[in-house]
Amino acid sequence: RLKGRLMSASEIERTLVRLAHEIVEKNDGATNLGLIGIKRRGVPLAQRLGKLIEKIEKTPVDTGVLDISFYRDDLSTAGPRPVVTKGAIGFDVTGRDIILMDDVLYTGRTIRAALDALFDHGRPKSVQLLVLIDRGHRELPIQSTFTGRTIPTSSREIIEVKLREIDEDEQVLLVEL
Ligand code: 3GP
Ligand code: 5GP
Ligand code: MG
Repeated sequence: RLKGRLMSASEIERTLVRLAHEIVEKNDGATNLGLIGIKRRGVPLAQRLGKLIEKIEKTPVDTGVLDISFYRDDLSTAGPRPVVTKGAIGFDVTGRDIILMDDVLYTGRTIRAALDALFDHGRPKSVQLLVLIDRGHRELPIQSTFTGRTIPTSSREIIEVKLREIDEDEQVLLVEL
């Protein structure tokens, strides 16, 4: 059941422009940055922010991908964790200021698993976290460094993030199960 629209396409765009400026402000530019999108909807976010930062700073920005689905600690009880394929991120993370990106931050378990996978690839200088929506309900001590919107939710509500690269639609909706 649709409860409301949280962001329109143009609001998403403006939020990403603001976040791009926050990233270059906090990191004194973009020369050592590496952006990593987490699995599905974190990936187009990282690609879009990479392009926006390149336009602001006029310097190339590395963008990569992390698929951590098998790293979720609630799925890893059945057996040993799979080994991360070397080079799967797309660039060398060692010594870099890494910004992990995901669409929604909820319990924090995905990010914990993403950090685990990230450190299997190398040793970043720093790791920062960007999320489009923080919906609360953290079960781990994890916070975003850069936040699009903070939307307190009940556990029966779902944030539907639609991005044109994946959904052929672009908006953020609040839905109740
Ligand atoms: P996404 O990362 O591409 O957005 O977590 C796997 C997918 O399930 C996510 O894909 C997310 O969109 C979707 N999803 C929607 N609601 C929930 C939820 O409440 N919990 C989790 N874990 N995933 C959800
Ligand atoms: P966490 O691991 O923090 O509990 O959940 C974060 C992951 O689950 C994110 O990758 C996110 O895509 C997904 N997720 C959790 N809740 C929601 C939600 O309400 N909406 C969407 N779109 N994704 C969610
Ligand atoms: Mg996600």
